[in-house]
Amino acid sequence: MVKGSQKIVSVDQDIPIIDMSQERTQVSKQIVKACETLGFFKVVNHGVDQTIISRMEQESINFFAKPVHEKNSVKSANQPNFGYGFRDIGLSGDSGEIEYLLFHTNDSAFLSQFSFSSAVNCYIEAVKQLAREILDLMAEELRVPPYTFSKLISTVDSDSLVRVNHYTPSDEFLGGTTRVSDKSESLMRVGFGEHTDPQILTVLRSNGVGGLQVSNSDGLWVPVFSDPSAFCVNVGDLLQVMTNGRFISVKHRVMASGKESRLSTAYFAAPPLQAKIGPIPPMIKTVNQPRVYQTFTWSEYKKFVYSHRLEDSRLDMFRTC
Ligand code: GA4
Repeated sequence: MVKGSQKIVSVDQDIPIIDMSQERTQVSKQIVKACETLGFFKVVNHGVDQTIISRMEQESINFFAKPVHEKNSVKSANQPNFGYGFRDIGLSGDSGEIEYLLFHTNDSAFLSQFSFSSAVNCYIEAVKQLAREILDLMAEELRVPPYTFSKLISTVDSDSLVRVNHYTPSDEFLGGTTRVSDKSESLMRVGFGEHTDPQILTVLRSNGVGGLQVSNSDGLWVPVFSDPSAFCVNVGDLLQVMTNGRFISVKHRVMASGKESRLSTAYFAAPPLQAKIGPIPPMIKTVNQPRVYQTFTWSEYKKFVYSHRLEDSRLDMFRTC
């Protein structure tokens, strides 16, 4: 049995869908509620231009269709787990039924290797703008100073990443070792094992093929139906820390059914490496909301995260008690 495999709830009715064209205070209320209960929601009418999305998707499909030797040549100069990857995830022995492209949003030297760098840059700008807007809406409803969260991801030295994941149909991966042995799930393979995202906020979209599951407060896996016109948004570890544990950095995973190709593109909004992260003062109340996390730099936390396994719960090490 794959460790951490829990029961699956059969519907995704528990996933909040937030219409961003509603009145602003309504949107911010719904976003905060979703972050407190699940740490995950979908946004529709988000304002990101469909042409930018389609271009990014088509270019990604073209990239993954290239011969293996060409894809393998896309490597990052100084980080072994960046660039093109196949099966191996991170540096500590995790693997999944996946091929991917992982890169820093500010790494122009790396991006210039691609014929489609302009599509990638347009996409990054658009999702960054969406992430900032969502973070500002959160700040408004939490009554914390404006731009408290968004300013961290807006600077040129922000450490944000993009990951394009391609989960290919199973016959291309016959002999995979990461099968779930539970009979009802026997055809599903672990595409990307359970984990939380270490950054501030993740903005993800996929091509209409499902597989993403989020863990709810009862510890059940809730499937997230893929809607190519929506973006999925999830709270990352740093936002859980800054809100002093009020927001939930949601555990999630991808189970690949093996019938169709799933393509997803995740933007991980992160602060600069030297940014100090800790519970923000308005989130701490001495009596009923004492400080839960220590203050640390993103660089310190990142080092810790990257030396651990995917499913390790990492924030426990940074609790005050
Ligand atoms: C999960 C979120 C992002 O995909 C990622 C992943 C990173 C990697 O692929 O190198 C990590 C994983 C992620 C968390 C724990 C460590 C680091 C793999 C891994 C085992 C790019 C990220 O930032 O953290």
